[in-house]
Amino acid sequence: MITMKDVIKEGHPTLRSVAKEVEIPASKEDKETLRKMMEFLHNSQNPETAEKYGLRPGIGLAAPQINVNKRMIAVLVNDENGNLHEYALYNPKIVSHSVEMTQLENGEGCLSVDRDVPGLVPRYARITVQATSIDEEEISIRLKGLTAIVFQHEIDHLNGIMFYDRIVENNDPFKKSIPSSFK
Ligand code: NB4
Ligand code: NI
Repeated sequence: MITMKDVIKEGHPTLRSVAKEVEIPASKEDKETLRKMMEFLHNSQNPETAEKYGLRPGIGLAAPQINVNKRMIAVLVNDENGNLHEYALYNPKIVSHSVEMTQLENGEGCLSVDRDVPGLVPRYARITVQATSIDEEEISIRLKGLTAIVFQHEIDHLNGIMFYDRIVENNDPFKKSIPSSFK
């Protein structure tokens, strides 16, 4: 299973490189890596397993964070309306996005960053993502709010971009933002 010692930290060159496309059909090894990434998210959100293995809670994970430089992401998040979004994807791509931006009101954190970085991270409010699912179906999904933010954070990792690269200082203080019970 994946634990925090498998998660590489800022300064590691993989986090700054552009990940490679996964060839479909995926190899058994790639599929197993993606399955383990999703298992990590479940374990990290389960108070017992998180405590037992010392896992920081995560709602998303990108393969480069475990030093696998391939375009794979896992997302496990309950949105603002309490709906669960669980996705394990190869080669996710934002094919369109809103003009409207949003942000998490308390900023973002990252499992590859062991420090608090204050500041707001502008994200598209709505995106459409095309990808290949772990079951190798071509999918197109429309996402908004927190789920859209998680996808943008993870797809950024595939392109060597860290959340703090996008922090803006003077943001519109009246801008609608997404409450985060957590950072
Ligand atoms: C990815 C997220 C950072 C901002 C907002 C939040 C958490 C991460 C990083 C957008 C994407 C991981 C991947 C949380 C969390 C709220 C919901 C449900 C019960 C605990 C969970 C905690 F854990 N970020 N962590 N950071 N990353 N909310 N929640 N809660 O997931 O670095 O690239 O279980
Ligand atoms: Ni991250």
